[in-house]
Amino acid sequence: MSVERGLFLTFEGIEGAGKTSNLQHAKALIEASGKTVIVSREPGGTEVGEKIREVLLNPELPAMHSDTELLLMFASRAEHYRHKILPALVKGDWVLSDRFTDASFAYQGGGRAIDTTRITTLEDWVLGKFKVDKTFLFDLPVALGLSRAKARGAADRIEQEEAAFFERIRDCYLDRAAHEPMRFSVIDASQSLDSVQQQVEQAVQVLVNKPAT
Ligand code: Z5A
Repeated sequence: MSVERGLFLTFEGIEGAGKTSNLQHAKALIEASGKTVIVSREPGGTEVGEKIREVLLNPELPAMHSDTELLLMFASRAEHYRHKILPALVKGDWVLSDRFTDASFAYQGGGRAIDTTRITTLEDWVLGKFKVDKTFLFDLPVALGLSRAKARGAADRIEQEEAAFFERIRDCYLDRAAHEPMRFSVIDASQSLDSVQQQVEQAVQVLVNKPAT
Protein backbone atom coordinates (compact mmCIF):
# COMPACT_ATOMS: atom_id res chain seq x y z
CA MET A 1 0.00 0.00 0.00
CA SER A 2 1.48 3.38 -0.96
CA VAL A 3 1.81 6.06 1.74
CA GLU A 4 0.14 9.42 1.10
CA ARG A 5 2.80 12.17 0.94
CA GLY A 6 2.72 14.63 3.84
CA LEU A 7 2.22 18.37 3.34
CA PHE A 8 4.95 20.99 3.56
CA LEU A 9 3.86 24.24 5.22
CA THR A 10 6.01 27.34 5.66
CA PHE A 11 5.71 30.32 8.00
CA GLU A 12 6.99 33.67 6.78
CA GLY A 13 7.06 37.34 7.71
CA ILE A 14 9.29 40.12 8.95
CA GLU A 15 10.86 40.07 12.42
CA GLY A 16 8.44 39.87 15.31
CA ALA A 17 5.53 38.87 13.06
CA GLY A 18 4.62 35.90 15.27
CA LYS A 19 5.71 33.04 12.99
CA THR A 20 7.27 30.98 15.74
CA SER A 21 4.33 31.38 18.18
CA ASN A 22 1.77 30.48 15.52
CA LEU A 23 3.74 27.59 14.08
CA GLN A 24 3.41 25.86 17.45
CA HIS A 25 -0.33 26.54 17.41
CA ALA A 26 -0.67 25.06 13.90
CA LYS A 27 1.37 22.03 14.95
CA ALA A 28 -1.02 21.27 17.83
CA LEU A 29 -4.05 21.58 15.51
CA ILE A 30 -2.58 19.27 12.87
CA GLU A 31 -1.46 16.70 15.45
CA ALA A 32 -4.99 16.69 16.89
CA SER A 33 -6.15 15.47 13.47
CA GLY A 34 -3.88 12.42 13.82
CA LYS A 35 -0.92 13.47 11.64
CA THR A 36 2.73 13.27 12.63
CA VAL A 37 4.24 16.77 12.46
CA ILE A 38 7.93 17.67 12.13
CA VAL A 39 8.81 21.25 13.10
CA SER A 40 11.88 22.81 11.56
CA ARG A 41 13.42 26.14 10.64
CA GLU A 42 15.69 27.99 8.22
CA PRO A 43 18.44 28.77 8.21
CA GLY A 44 19.05 25.57 10.16
CA GLY A 45 16.91 22.49 10.70
CA THR A 46 19.79 19.98 10.41
CA GLU A 47 23.07 19.59 12.29
CA VAL A 48 25.05 21.15 9.42
CA GLY A 49 22.35 23.77 8.81
CA GLU A 50 22.40 24.91 12.44
CA LYS A 51 26.19 25.50 12.15
CA ILE A 52 25.56 27.57 9.01
CA ARG A 53 22.87 29.49 10.95
CA GLU A 54 25.40 30.38 13.67
CA VAL A 55 27.67 31.96 11.03
CA LEU A 56 24.78 33.75 9.29
CA LEU A 57 23.34 35.38 12.39
CA ASN A 58 26.52 36.07 14.40
CA PRO A 59 26.65 39.86 15.03
CA GLU A 60 30.35 39.64 15.94
CA LEU A 61 31.56 38.52 12.50
CA PRO A 62 32.68 41.21 10.01
CA ALA A 63 30.13 42.28 7.36
CA MET A 64 29.32 39.47 4.94
CA HIS A 65 28.93 40.02 1.18
CA SER A 66 25.27 39.63 0.15
CA ASP A 67 26.23 36.83 -2.29
CA THR A 68 27.85 34.93 0.59
CA GLU A 69 24.70 35.39 2.66
CA LEU A 70 22.47 34.10 -0.17
CA LEU A 71 24.71 31.10 -0.90
CA LEU A 72 24.84 30.13 2.78
CA MET A 73 21.03 30.30 2.97
CA PHE A 74 20.83 27.87 0.05
CA ALA A 75 23.60 25.64 1.43
CA SER A 76 21.56 25.29 4.62
CA ARG A 77 18.43 24.69 2.49
CA ALA A 78 20.09 21.92 0.43
CA GLU A 79 20.85 19.99 3.64
CA HIS A 80 17.41 20.69 5.02
CA TYR A 81 15.58 19.61 1.90
CA ARG A 82 17.59 16.45 1.17
CA HIS A 83 18.11 15.18 4.71
CA LYS A 84 14.99 16.27 6.57
CA ILE A 85 12.08 17.64 4.56
CA LEU A 86 11.92 15.14 1.71
CA PRO A 87 12.42 11.97 3.81
CA ALA A 88 9.69 13.11 6.23
CA LEU A 89 7.18 13.95 3.48
CA VAL A 90 7.78 10.63 1.76
CA LYS A 91 7.00 8.86 5.07
CA GLY A 92 3.68 10.71 5.18
CA ASP A 93 4.67 13.17 7.93
CA TRP A 94 3.77 16.85 7.67
CA VAL A 95 6.66 19.33 7.87
CA LEU A 96 6.23 22.87 9.24
CA SER A 97 9.17 25.16 8.54
CA ASP A 98 9.81 28.53 10.19
CA ARG A 99 10.93 30.25 6.94
CA PHE A 100 11.96 28.76 3.58
CA THR A 101 12.76 29.99 0.05
CA ASP A 102 10.32 32.94 0.13
CA ALA A 103 12.61 34.42 2.81
CA SER A 104 15.54 34.36 0.37
CA PHE A 105 13.48 36.24 -2.23
CA ALA A 106 12.28 38.71 0.43
CA TYR A 107 15.51 39.29 2.42
CA GLN A 108 18.26 38.77 -0.15
CA GLY A 109 16.15 39.81 -3.18
CA GLY A 110 13.99 42.59 -1.68
CA GLY A 111 16.22 43.58 1.26
CA ARG A 112 19.71 43.23 -0.28
CA ALA A 113 18.64 43.91 -3.91
CA ILE A 114 20.17 40.72 -5.34
CA ASP A 115 18.82 40.03 -8.84
CA THR A 116 15.83 37.70 -8.54
CA THR A 117 16.95 35.58 -11.50
CA ARG A 118 20.03 34.52 -9.49
CA ILE A 119 17.81 33.41 -6.61
CA THR A 120 15.55 31.53 -9.01
CA THR A 121 18.61 29.75 -10.43
CA LEU A 122 19.59 28.57 -6.95
CA GLU A 123 16.00 27.57 -6.19
CA ASP A 124 15.88 25.44 -9.37
CA TRP A 125 19.25 23.89 -8.56
CA VAL A 126 18.53 23.00 -4.94
CA LEU A 127 14.80 22.19 -5.10
CA GLY A 128 14.08 21.30 -8.73
CA LYS A 129 10.29 21.09 -9.18
CA PHE A 130 9.57 20.76 -5.45
CA LYS A 131 6.89 23.20 -4.26
CA VAL A 132 5.63 24.38 -0.88
CA ASP A 133 2.01 23.29 -0.28
CA LYS A 134 0.94 26.27 1.84
CA THR A 135 2.66 29.43 3.09
CA PHE A 136 1.32 31.44 6.01
CA LEU A 137 2.47 35.03 5.61
CA PHE A 138 2.23 36.94 8.90
CA ASP A 139 1.88 40.53 7.80
CA LEU A 140 2.12 43.58 10.01
CA PRO A 141 3.59 47.11 9.93
CA VAL A 142 7.38 47.10 10.23
CA ALA A 143 7.43 49.36 13.31
CA LEU A 144 5.13 46.97 15.20
CA GLY A 145 7.14 43.89 14.23
CA LEU A 146 10.43 45.49 15.21
CA SER A 147 9.04 46.65 18.55
CA ARG A 148 7.82 43.11 19.32
CA ALA A 149 11.19 41.63 18.31
CA LYS A 150 13.07 44.24 20.36
CA ALA A 151 11.01 43.54 23.48
CA ARG A 152 12.01 39.88 23.16
CA GLY A 153 15.82 40.29 23.30
CA ALA A 154 19.14 41.31 21.70
CA ALA A 155 19.17 41.76 17.91
CA ASP A 156 21.06 39.27 15.69
CA ARG A 157 23.15 40.39 12.67
CA ILE A 158 20.21 40.73 10.25
CA GLU A 159 17.86 42.26 12.85
CA GLN A 160 20.33 45.15 13.19
CA GLU A 161 19.33 46.50 9.74
CA GLU A 162 17.38 49.78 9.43
CA ALA A 163 13.56 49.98 9.03
CA ALA A 164 13.74 50.67 5.24
CA PHE A 165 15.36 47.23 4.76
CA PHE A 166 12.37 45.57 6.45
CA GLU A 167 9.90 47.71 4.44
CA ARG A 168 11.41 46.31 1.22
CA ILE A 169 11.14 42.80 2.65
CA ARG A 170 7.49 43.28 3.60
CA ASP A 171 6.69 44.64 0.11
CA CYS A 172 8.42 41.68 -1.52
CA TYR A 173 6.48 39.15 0.61
CA LEU A 174 3.16 40.86 -0.21
CA ASP A 175 4.05 40.93 -3.89
CA ARG A 176 4.82 37.19 -3.89
CA ALA A 177 1.53 36.51 -2.06
CA ALA A 178 -0.39 38.52 -4.66
CA HIS A 179 1.18 36.46 -7.46
CA GLU A 180 0.43 33.10 -5.79
CA PRO A 181 -2.89 33.56 -3.95
CA MET A 182 -3.62 29.81 -3.81
CA ARG A 183 -0.37 28.99 -2.01
CA PHE A 184 -0.30 31.96 0.37
CA SER A 185 -2.63 32.61 3.30
CA VAL A 186 -1.98 36.19 4.35
CA ILE A 187 -2.62 36.57 8.08
CA ASP A 188 -3.20 39.99 9.68
CA ALA A 189 -0.51 39.70 12.36
CA SER A 190 -1.12 43.15 13.82
CA GLN A 191 -4.13 41.76 15.75
CA SER A 192 -4.05 40.20 19.21
CA LEU A 193 -2.48 36.74 19.47
CA ASP A 194 -5.96 35.21 19.97
CA SER A 195 -7.26 36.77 16.78
CA VAL A 196 -4.16 35.76 14.80
CA GLN A 197 -4.50 32.18 16.06
CA GLN A 198 -8.12 32.11 14.90
CA GLN A 199 -7.02 33.11 11.39
CA VAL A 200 -4.41 30.33 11.46
CA GLU A 201 -7.01 27.81 12.68
CA GLN A 202 -9.32 28.57 9.76
CA ALA A 203 -6.57 28.06 7.20
CA VAL A 204 -5.25 24.89 8.89
CA GLN A 205 -8.73 23.33 9.07
CA VAL A 206 -9.06 23.64 5.31
CA LEU A 207 -5.79 21.73 4.83
CA VAL A 208 -6.57 19.04 7.39
CA ASN A 209 -10.03 18.38 5.90
CA LYS A 210 -8.85 18.44 2.30
CA PRO A 211 -9.32 15.07 0.55
CA ALA A 212 -6.09 13.42 -0.66
CA THR A 213 -5.29 14.15 -4.33
N1 Z5A B 1 16.74 34.74 6.53
C1 Z5A B 1 17.15 35.28 5.33
O1 Z5A B 1 17.65 36.42 5.29
N2 Z5A B 1 17.04 34.54 4.20
C2 Z5A B 1 16.55 33.27 4.19
O2 Z5A B 1 16.48 32.63 3.14
C3 Z5A B 1 16.10 32.73 5.45
C4 Z5A B 1 16.21 33.49 6.59
C5 Z5A B 1 15.56 31.35 5.49
C6 Z5A B 1 16.51 34.28 11.07
O3 Z5A B 1 15.15 34.05 11.03
C7 Z5A B 1 16.91 35.32 10.08
O4 Z5A B 1 17.28 34.72 8.83
C8 Z5A B 1 15.81 36.28 9.72
C9 Z5A B 1 15.60 36.17 8.23
C10 Z5A B 1 16.88 35.55 7.75
N3 Z5A B 1 16.22 37.62 9.92
N4 Z5A B 1 16.46 38.12 10.92
N5 Z5A B 1 16.74 38.66 11.82
P1 Z5A B 1 14.29 33.64 12.30
O5 Z5A B 1 12.98 33.25 11.75
O6 Z5A B 1 14.98 32.65 13.11
O7 Z5A B 1 14.24 34.93 13.21
P2 Z5A B 1 13.27 36.11 13.16
O8 Z5A B 1 12.68 36.42 11.87
O9 Z5A B 1 14.08 37.15 13.74
O10 Z5A B 1 12.01 35.61 13.98
P3 Z5A B 1 11.42 36.32 15.20
O11 Z5A B 1 11.89 37.70 15.44
O12 Z5A B 1 11.61 35.34 16.31
O13 Z5A B 1 9.94 36.55 14.82
P4 Z5A B 1 8.69 35.62 14.83
O14 Z5A B 1 9.07 34.16 14.94
O15 Z5A B 1 7.92 36.00 13.66
O16 Z5A B 1 7.91 36.07 16.12
P5 Z5A B 1 7.63 35.33 17.53
O17 Z5A B 1 8.96 34.90 18.13
O18 Z5A B 1 6.56 34.35 17.42
O19 Z5A B 1 7.09 36.60 18.30
C11 Z5A B 1 7.92 37.69 18.62
C12 Z5A B 1 7.43 38.34 19.93
O20 Z5A B 1 6.14 38.93 19.71
C13 Z5A B 1 7.23 37.31 21.07
O21 Z5A B 1 7.58 37.92 22.27
C14 Z5A B 1 5.74 37.00 21.01
O22 Z5A B 1 5.22 36.61 22.25
C15 Z5A B 1 5.16 38.34 20.56
N6 Z5A B 1 3.95 38.19 19.75
C16 Z5A B 1 3.72 37.33 18.73
N7 Z5A B 1 2.50 37.51 18.20
C17 Z5A B 1 1.93 38.54 18.89
C18 Z5A B 1 0.66 39.20 18.79
N8 Z5A B 1 -0.26 38.87 17.88
N9 Z5A B 1 0.42 40.21 19.66
C19 Z5A B 1 1.35 40.57 20.56
N10 Z5A B 1 2.57 39.98 20.72
C20 Z5A B 1 2.84 38.97 19.89
